[in-house]
Amino acid sequence: MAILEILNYPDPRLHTVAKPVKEVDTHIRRLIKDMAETMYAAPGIGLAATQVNQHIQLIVIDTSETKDQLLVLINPKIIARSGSQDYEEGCLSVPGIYESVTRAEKITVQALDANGTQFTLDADGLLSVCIQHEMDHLLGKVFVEYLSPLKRNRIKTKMVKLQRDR
Ligand code: K1U
Ligand code: ZN
Repeated sequence: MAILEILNYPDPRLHTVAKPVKEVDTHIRRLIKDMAETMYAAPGIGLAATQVNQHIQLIVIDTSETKDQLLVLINPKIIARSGSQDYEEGCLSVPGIYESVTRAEKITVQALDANGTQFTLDADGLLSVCIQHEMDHLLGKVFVEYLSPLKRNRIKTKMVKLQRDR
């Protein structure tokens, strides 16, 4: 397995729209393992392929306390949503920044698992927030884009300085 490099905001590659996965083959299963290892090592509770510069519709998530409940979503689609919730979100591509974002409270998502088998999942709370956050990554959207232009520009300037001074 391997730890992959995570792109940092405002890297323009984070705005790439991901393509559907055509076949869940050995290459995809290898990437799932590497993304899971990268997410656990960060540490984080989710990671989208976009963040490791792979522009395909693949997400890994583990919101469990024990970090042993890996959820793999390939070609995810939200088929129902209801309610609204505010949550203080973070992002491995925007390290050190936590801001409140409003999203749907409950969602139903349809996706393929690591075996290429379709499944349907009802999610609420943190899992719902995390799935929506990661699906935004696949659309080329970073959570700071929900913030005011003033806040977003302050974060952008901070990130550019951090990367310059590294
Ligand atoms: O997409 C990402 O960059 C991962 C992100 C997922 C996320 C967190 C919170 C709300 C929405 C989406 C993270 O994992 S940020 C790090 C984080 O939340 C965390 C890190 C260690 C322990 C617990 C949480
Ligand atoms: Zn993120």
